[in-house]
Amino acid sequence: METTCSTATYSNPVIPGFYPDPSICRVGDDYYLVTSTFAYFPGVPIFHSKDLVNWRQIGHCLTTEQQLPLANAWLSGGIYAPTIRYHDGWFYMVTTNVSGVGNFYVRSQQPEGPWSEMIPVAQGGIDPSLLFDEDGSVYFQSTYSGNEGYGIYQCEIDIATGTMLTVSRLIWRGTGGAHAEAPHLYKINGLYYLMIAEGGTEYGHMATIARSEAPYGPYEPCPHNPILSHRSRKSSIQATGHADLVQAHDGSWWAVFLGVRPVSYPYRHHLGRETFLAPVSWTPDGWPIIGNGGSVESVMDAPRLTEVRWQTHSTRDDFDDATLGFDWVFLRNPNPLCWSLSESPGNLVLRGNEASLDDVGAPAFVGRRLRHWSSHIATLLNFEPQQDGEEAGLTVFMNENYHYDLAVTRKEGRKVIVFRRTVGSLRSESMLECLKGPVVLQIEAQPEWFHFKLQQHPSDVLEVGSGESHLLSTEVAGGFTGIIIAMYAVCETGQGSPASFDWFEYEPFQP
Ligand code: 6LW
Repeated sequence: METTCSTATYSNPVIPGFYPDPSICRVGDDYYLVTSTFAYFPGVPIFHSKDLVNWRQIGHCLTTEQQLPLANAWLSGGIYAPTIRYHDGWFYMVTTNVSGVGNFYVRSQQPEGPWSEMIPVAQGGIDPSLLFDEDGSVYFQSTYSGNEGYGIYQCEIDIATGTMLTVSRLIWRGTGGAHAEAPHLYKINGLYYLMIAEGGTEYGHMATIARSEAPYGPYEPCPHNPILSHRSRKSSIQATGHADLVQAHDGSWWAVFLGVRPVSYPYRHHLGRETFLAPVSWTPDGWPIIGNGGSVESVMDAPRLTEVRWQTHSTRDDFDDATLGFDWVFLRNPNPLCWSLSESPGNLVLRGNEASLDDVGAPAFVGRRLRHWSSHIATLLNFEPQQDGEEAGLTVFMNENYHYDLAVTRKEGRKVIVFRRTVGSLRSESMLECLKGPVVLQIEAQPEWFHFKLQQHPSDVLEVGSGESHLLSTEVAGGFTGIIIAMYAVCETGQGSPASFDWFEYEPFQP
């Protein structure tokens, strides 16, 4: 940890890559932030910062199948928006498993975990949040269409058990934008402030706020809503919304929120919804304004907390540790027989099962988010398939219907390299001879193209094929996730031959 003098600018996003729906809390001069993870496992990464700009991941809140059952979950199902709060020595992370129990929370006295088993809350809907009031009341909010129509509903719960103590009541429908959601309730200067998202999580997204003297309202909307939106701004940042407020230890106010950075030409695709930061100012009559009149920039000029940077990650994972680093995710709950760091020390060994990348299943899959356009990705793979239909390699994965794969496989008894593009109902495959022995599979990620290369000799790198980047985006593929670059293995007949990934490199570069 390095501490340097504070500087007046910082860059957005503060957490690049598919890290949407951020929520933040403060304990002293430490800040903790969580984001959504849908059908990826472990669920809900938790980050730590001392200055709101430099973040390091310290773990995940959901690391067991009891907390996060994802069997057969749609990729954009599973875990929707989380909220993290701290009260009386305990951290609480409340979220929704839309493919399982619905709303629940876990808690821990250490942010890095381990977190408790899930504690369900009966109120329905998504985007749950918590407010711990001074009188000991715990207010639980979420978004759904209830007996009073669509909007933000609230009840009180017993935080020891999750039991609802009151009925759910509609407290605000928002200002009339579509999809009033993402509620967060704050007690500030004796007033209850209710901030939500409206307009949907795409290009119409915005944050709006209202306040009341009582937790159940009536809520008076802010006169200058939306307090954050890029919906009518020409900006390299779009879809800003789903915000959470935090008062820093120096008394200043800040907001974290999601946004996207569309590749502006020729398509408006992006690599996922990312986490952004902006300072918050307050009007004389006590209303917040996020950023510069509701707008934010890629480089923000704002008085900052004293900068504390963390040791940067190596760009290469040699798989020498007994556990996987926090960057790595599985697709749904992993089959323990399909991956190992101990079978061949210094290698990540994957063994394919019948689940392929096209299935809503749990293939042998270990991936990390694409966090930068203009990145080199490479892995050294030792894999000798013993039967047709066995395969192991790299995939640029948006979802089961949209992915590009570069892999070693076996066809009619011969070991070959396959380059495959799956785009909805369209599929193309090309193959070329593959020699016995290790291969280096390479991907170059660019805003317009993914380029796939093969290296079988130190001297020669062979361009195998390319795929348009915009076809692997929510604008085309739909859903709420982002691009994942993964090592994978498949075996149509069951447990496959060992695919040993010796190392994996992820190296952003300046274009
Ligand atoms: C999130 C909700 C939303 O729960 O998308 O479109 C969901 N709005 O706020 C997943 O990010």
